[in-house]
Amino acid sequence: MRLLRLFIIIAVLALVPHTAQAEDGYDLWLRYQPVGQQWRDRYASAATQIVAAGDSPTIRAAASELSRGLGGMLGRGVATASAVTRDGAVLFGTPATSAAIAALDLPLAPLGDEGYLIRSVDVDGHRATVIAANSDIGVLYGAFRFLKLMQTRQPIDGLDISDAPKLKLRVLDHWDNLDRHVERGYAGLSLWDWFTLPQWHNPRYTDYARANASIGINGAVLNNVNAQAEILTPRYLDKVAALADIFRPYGIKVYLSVKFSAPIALGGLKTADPLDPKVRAWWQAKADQIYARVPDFGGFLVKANSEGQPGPQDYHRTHADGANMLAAALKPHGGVVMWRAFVYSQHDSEDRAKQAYNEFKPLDGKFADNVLVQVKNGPIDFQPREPFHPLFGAMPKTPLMLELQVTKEYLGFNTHLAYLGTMWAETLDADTHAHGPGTTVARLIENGKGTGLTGIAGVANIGNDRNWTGSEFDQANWYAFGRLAWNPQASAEHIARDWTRMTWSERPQVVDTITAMMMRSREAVVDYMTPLGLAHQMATGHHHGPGPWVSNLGRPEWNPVYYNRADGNGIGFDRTASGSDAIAQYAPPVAAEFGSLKTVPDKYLLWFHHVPWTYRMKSGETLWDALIEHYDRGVQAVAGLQRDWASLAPFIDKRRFDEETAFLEIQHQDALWWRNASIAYFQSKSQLPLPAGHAEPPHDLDYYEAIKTPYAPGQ
Ligand code: BDP
Repeated sequence: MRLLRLFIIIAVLALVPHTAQAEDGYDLWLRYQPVGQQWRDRYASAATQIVAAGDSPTIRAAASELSRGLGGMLGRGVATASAVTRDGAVLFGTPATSAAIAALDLPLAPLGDEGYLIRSVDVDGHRATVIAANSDIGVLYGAFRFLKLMQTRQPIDGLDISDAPKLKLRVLDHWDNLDRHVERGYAGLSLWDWFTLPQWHNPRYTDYARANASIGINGAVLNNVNAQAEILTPRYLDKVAALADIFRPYGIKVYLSVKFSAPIALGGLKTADPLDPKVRAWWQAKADQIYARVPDFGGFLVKANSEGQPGPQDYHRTHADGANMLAAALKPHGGVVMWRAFVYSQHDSEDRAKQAYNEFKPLDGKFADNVLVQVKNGPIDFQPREPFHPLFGAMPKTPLMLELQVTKEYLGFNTHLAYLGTMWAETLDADTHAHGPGTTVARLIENGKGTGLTGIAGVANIGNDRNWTGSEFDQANWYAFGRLAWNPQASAEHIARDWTRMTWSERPQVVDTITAMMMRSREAVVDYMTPLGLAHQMATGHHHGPGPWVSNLGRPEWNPVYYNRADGNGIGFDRTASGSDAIAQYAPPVAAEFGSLKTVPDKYLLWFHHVPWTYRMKSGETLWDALIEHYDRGVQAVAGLQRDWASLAPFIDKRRFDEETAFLEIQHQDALWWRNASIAYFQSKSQLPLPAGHAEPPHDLDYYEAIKTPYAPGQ
C-alpha cells in the first residue's frame, strides 16, 4: 500500500513540467531563473567575474544585484574581484572611482546624472564588459540593464549601449493612509507599516526599492493625496526618514502629500492663508524640520480645493499663491512642489471637463520655478479612455507633469487583465498641435520650460499582497509605468514583450501569446465598459461594476447620466460649440478634428458629440448597432484571452496559472455584467431592438439596478 502510494507520487511528479515549480509572484520581473542550455553555452565565457569600482551603498547594491542575477541565471557562482583578472569580467563604476574606467575615456558627458553606458572593452588585456556612468546611481541602472539583456536572452558580447532618462522626476504616488488603508488599492494593505517604523526595516522595503531602481523610478510619494496632516508631525517624520534611508542607495527620493490646512491642524494657527506671514513661517519651519531628517527630501504633492480638500481658494487666493508659498519653503533645500490640476467644483455649473483648464490656464507664468503642475492624462478622471487633457500645450511657461493611474480603479481592479502600456502610449503619442504638428504630449512633458524640471507620476498599484499588485498581470503596469517614465516614447509592445520574458517564460510561444493578449486587453475593457467615447459609467463610490442609470448623487458630475446624456433621441455629451464648447480648449487643428462628425475618431464620438440612436457611423451602420457590437466585442475579447491563456497551461507554473485562470473567469463574468446592464439601460432609452445575432440581456433593467456590491475594495 505504502509502496503504491509512493509510486503514485513519483509518477505524478514526473508529469509536472520543468517550469512548474511553485512561484508566488514575489520576485516580480527580477526572477533570475536559470537560462536554458543554449543560452548557458552562449554566456559560458561571459560574466565570469564581478568587479566593483567603489564602495558606496549604491555600488554595493549593484554588486549584490549582479551576483544574485548572474548566479541565478547562469546557475554557477560568479567570483567577485577588486580588479579585472579574467576574460568575461564585468567591471562597473564611475571614472572617479576607477582608474581602469577613467582610462577607457568613455563618452559619459551626455549621459547626465542618471544615464549609463555599457560597452564590451579590453581591460588589462582581458575581454570585459564595462558598466559606467557619471554617478553611482547611473551605474546601478546600468547593472539592471545588463541583467535585463540576459533576462531577455540577448547577446552580451559586442555591446555598445548608452541610455539616459528623458524625464527628471519619475515618481510613484502612493494613495496610502496612515492606518494602512490604500485608497483605490486592490493589493492588500499599504507596504508602509507605520506602526513598526522607524525601528523595524521590513526587507520588503528594500525589495520595493530594487524593483523601482530596475526600471528607473526615482521618487515615491508615501501618502495619499487626500492627506492626513499628521504625516508632518515629528513622530511620523522619523518614520519617513527611516524609509528615505532605505531607499537612498537605490536613487529613490521620498516626497509627501500635504494637507493645505496643516498649519491650523498642527500649528494651532487660525488660518492657512498662503499670504499670511505666520503661515509662511510655519511651512518654512516645517521644511527645515523635514530636511534635518531627510537631507535629500524630494518635496510636496498637493491636492488643493478639489473634492473637499482645503486650499488657497478658501482664502480667495489662487493655486499659484498656494503653490508658491510651499515652493518658497522648499526652495532653499532644493525641493519641489507638485501641484495637482485635478480640480472641479460643485459650485461651477460648467462642464467638468473644462474646469481644470479654466482655472489653470490663466495662471501660466505665475508659478515659482520649483513648481510643476501635475495634470491627469485626460480632462475627467482616469477613465478607460479619454482624449488627452487640454492643458497639455496650453501652459507654455509652466512645467507640466503627467499623472497616470497605475492602480486600475476604473479598469476592473486587480482581477481584470488590462495592460495599460497601450493606454498611456495613446496619451503620450497624442498630437496636441500646440506648437505645430508633432507636438505630442510626450514631447511637451519632456520640456521643462526653462526650469530643467520634468516629470511623470503614476498612482501606485502596490500593496502588501505577496505578489505586490494583487495580480500577476498588474505587475506589468508598474513595470510599464517605469519604462515609459524613463522614455515616454518607448513602445508599449516592446515593454510588454520584455516584461513577459522576464516574468513568465523565455519560450517564444509563451512570449508571443502573452504579449498579444496584453496588447489587446485594454481595448477589450473599453469595449465592454465604455465604448465609443462614453465615460464614468461605473457604480457609485467604489466604482466596481456598471451604473449608467445613476442620477441621484449630490453633485451632478458624480452621476453617470451626466456623462452619457442618454434620452429618447440619442446619447453622448455635446462638447462642440453647440454644447459646452470644451472643444475650444484644444488647438485649432485638434478642435476641428474632434469637433466635426466627419472627422472625429469613433473612439471619441460620444465624448464630444450627442448623436441620435439612428446616427449613421462611418461604417454605414447605426450608432445603436455599433454600440451593441462594441459591448459584445469586449465580452468576446475576454473569452479570447481565456482561450489563449488556457493554451499556455503546460508552460506556466501551476500557482500563477490557476490564479490567472480564475481572474479571467471573473473578468468574463464582469464583462457580461457590464454588457448586459449597459444594454438594458440604453435600450430603455432607445427603445430599439438589438441587431440580428446579438442576444437580449437575460434580465430586465430592474435586476441590474438592484445589484449592489457594498464591500468592493479600495474605497
Ligand atoms: C479619483 C478617485 C479618488 C481620488 C481622486 C484624485 O476616485 O479616490 O482621490 O481621483 O485623484 O479618481 O484626487
